[in-house]
Amino acid sequence: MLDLFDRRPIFLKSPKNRWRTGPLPPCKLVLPFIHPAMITFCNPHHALHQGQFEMFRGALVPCHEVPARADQVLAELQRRRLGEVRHPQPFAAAALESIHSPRYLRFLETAWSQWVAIDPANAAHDALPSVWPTRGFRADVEPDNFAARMGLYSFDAGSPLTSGTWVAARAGAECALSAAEQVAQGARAAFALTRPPGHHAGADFFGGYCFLNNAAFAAQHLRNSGRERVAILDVDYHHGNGTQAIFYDRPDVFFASLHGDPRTEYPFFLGHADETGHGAGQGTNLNLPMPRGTVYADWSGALDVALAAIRRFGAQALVVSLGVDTFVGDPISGFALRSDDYLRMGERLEAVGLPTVLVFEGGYAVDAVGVNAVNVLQAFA
Ligand code: FKS
Ligand code: ZN
Repeated sequence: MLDLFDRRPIFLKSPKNRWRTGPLPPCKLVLPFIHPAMITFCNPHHALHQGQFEMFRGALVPCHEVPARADQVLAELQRRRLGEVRHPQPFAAAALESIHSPRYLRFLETAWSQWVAIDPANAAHDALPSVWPTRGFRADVEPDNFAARMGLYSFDAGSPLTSGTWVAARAGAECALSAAEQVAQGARAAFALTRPPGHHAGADFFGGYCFLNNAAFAAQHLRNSGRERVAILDVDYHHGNGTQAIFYDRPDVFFASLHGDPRTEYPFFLGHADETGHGAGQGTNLNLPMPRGTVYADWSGALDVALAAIRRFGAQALVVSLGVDTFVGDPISGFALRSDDYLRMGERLEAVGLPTVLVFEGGYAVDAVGVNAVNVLQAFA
């Protein structure tokens, strides 16, 4: 497809028979294939997942994780003409099963129809869990009761499961896989523009607005495509507990996360600095928790630490869990990054020099989420 606004430099033969760069002329030319600097895979079905309410301080409040977030990022990408935007390609079920358990996937795929089968009136509102197996309970027996299974496969009451959750989340996984495939084929960088987000979802649980772990799919796909060591850098405000758990005992996937201190910040029960990996994965997990109010000058010091560790690990590819809820104006988070800081962040990530898959995660200041996310991407384009 010829994009008239594509600003990739191309090489034209000048009359003096020297190669020079020039703008893309509006005619059909046979051009040598040049990898685009930044290609985006956007989720065509993301808006099918549209939760109504999340539980907050004893009340149901409107969801923060709304379709407009992704729409804003797409609009800003197109406004700045930052590379090509495509829909993802389909992938076999095996790609999903490389990260999530079969019984969890079966549950997610069939949950909505089971919810409505309990009572057709349920179709009017989302399903939220309300009971969980905590310490001492059994997780190996899958209950027949639907509410019990919602609890078995989740960890909070902030992540409504809706009629379109499965289709949206699966298409999101395909965005992450397509972006990883693009990078595996030699692209410098690719962006998975999708929601619901993924980094809180574990092998067999949802929570924190996340159902399928998109960053984990990307990292695993890069591994399957021959990159022996892959690093995941999670810059979302919230600790990526799902991603950490999935790779915690893996020596081949390094996980580094910059986030609000879990002593005060969601997801509370994981993300401390002393979590360094387990077994063969000992030393391949790095958590850098920071206090509320952290500004870019301090945040970027932690980024230095994470990037140095990724370099020492010898990563051959990078996956970035790109949440921009570190923004000062974010309604549910506590850091104080400014929109310009995301330009500097993008420059730093680009300077790592690794083939990079960026995966969209959080960011709830809807009016700023497009500018902030695309500021990061611009450095790669
Ligand atoms: C605020 C309560 C906080 C959950 C916060 C979830 C954060 C999700 C995220 C993701 F990237 F996954 F989207 N509730 N009223 O930003 O980490
Ligand atoms: Zn977040």
